[in-house]
Amino acid sequence: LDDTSARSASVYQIVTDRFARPSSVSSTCNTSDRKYCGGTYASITEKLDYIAGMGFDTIWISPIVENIGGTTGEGEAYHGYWTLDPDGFNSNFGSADDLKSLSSALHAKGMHLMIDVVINHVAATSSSTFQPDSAYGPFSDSSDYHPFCWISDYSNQTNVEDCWLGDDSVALPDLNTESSTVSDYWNNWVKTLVSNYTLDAVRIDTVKHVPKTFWPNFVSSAGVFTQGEVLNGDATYVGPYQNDAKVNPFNYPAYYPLLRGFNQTSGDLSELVAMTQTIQSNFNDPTLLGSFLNNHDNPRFESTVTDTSLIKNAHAYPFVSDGIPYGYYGSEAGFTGGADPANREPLWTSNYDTSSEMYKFFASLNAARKAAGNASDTFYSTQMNITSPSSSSILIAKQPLISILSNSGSSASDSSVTVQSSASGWTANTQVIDAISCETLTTDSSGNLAVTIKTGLPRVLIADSKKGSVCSSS
Ligand code: ABC
Ligand code: CA
Repeated sequence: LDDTSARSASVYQIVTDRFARPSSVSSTCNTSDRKYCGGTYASITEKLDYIAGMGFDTIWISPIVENIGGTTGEGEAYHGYWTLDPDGFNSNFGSADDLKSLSSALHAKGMHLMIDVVINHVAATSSSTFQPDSAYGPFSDSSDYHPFCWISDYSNQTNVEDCWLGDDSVALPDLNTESSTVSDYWNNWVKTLVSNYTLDAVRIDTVKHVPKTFWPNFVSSAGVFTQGEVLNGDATYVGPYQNDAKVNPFNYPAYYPLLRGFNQTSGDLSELVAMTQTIQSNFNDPTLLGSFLNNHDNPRFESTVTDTSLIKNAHAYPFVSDGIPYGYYGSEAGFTGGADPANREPLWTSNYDTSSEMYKFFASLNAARKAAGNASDTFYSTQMNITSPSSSSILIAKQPLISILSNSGSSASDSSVTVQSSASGWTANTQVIDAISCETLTTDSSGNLAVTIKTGLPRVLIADSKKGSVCSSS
């Protein structure tokens, strides 16, 4: 994917070990055990229609390289982030050929593959006994590492870049990414990785722990779209990673206000509106940020919020706003896991139900986004305009898609919001469809539209003439 094609992607995030496994495996998968549960590439391959059925066209899978074996004080390396040898392959999820088959199967369906990569560190069971040796493949010499110190001060960037993540149970020895031996290796490695598995995109772990100067060469060596994790809520901190380091960050700055705005009926939505301005002034291109509500590092939104209308509004945001939407596996199944490791439930217990309300909800959101992109060449690349018509609602104008999200909750009485013609671009007597309820509404003689918010549900509106497949299956 290049930037232009990446903007129209919709990504489904998978924890490889937990998404699907062969039916011959029947052991119980307790998230709290932090053990491998048997998920494989071959089993993902069999479930692509389940993913495509929700309208997602790209999957992001866990890191694929050889990890430390056995168990630690924090369990096994089932998540794939504990690199041992980046030239080795983690065979717990199947073979390299199985991964190539997954890649081909995706491409045959017009879908894309994104793989997670960890550049900042490797892993060891103890910081004090860590001795680089041949088990670490290319990084067998002590000069390949920064000397040991734990990251202790997140406000000190040198400390964040040079010291080690992890703890006494699992240390994450920090690579000396300033060394040309290390950076040359990684640049060549990522190029080979993309080529071996015909990757379309790369997700980059721990971006803020590596100096910005490392990234431009790495990104150009990858040669495909990259989305990177800069885990910080401050847009002025995250912005330079896009503007200077050339990695497109996940939108953590929007994530925290999104959470706080919709996790209770008294949430303050003005914070999200204000943050949108801050983001638009701090990033060269907000339409390339990775937009998400849930992921594998944070408690699922549903772990603290039970109101189905609040849940739907919060999930709608990434799909109707700027940036590339990411859905985290299990959201469609109503999973409610809290902090890591509870948020990494096995999906097989859901029986891959395609008739659930949330499964259909994601399909509706993706259909609306796709219809808008098909109807307008500038939809994906034009920045949205967010306003707040009332204290419990926001209006997101991203023509031709107009959405009203609200945090009034499912027991709220009806309320009305007017969409001005100047915001929507709609003219007099235009028929408009709501992709969520499939209700058809008609603008007045001035092109304005009075929209009733019912039971706190989101409204995702597009002119009937541009609806594409919206509401075609209901
Ligand atoms: C293991 C156990 C966990 C246990 C943990 C201590 O150790 O499983 O139960 O709680 C992988 C595994 C994890 C594993 C870790 C460590 O390795 O997935 O299960 O946790 O062994 C990335 C990945 C993540 C991955 C790694 C390591 C990195 O997405 O899945 O974890 O390869 C930091 C890093 C970030 C990292 C994250 C887990 O830790 O920066 O890259 N994620 C502050 C800091 C952040 C910090 C965050 C969480 O806390 O600034 O740098 O992230 O510790 C906002 C602020 C933010 C602030 C947040 C909390 O609040 O703006 O700055 O973040 O308002
Ligand atoms: Ca580092």
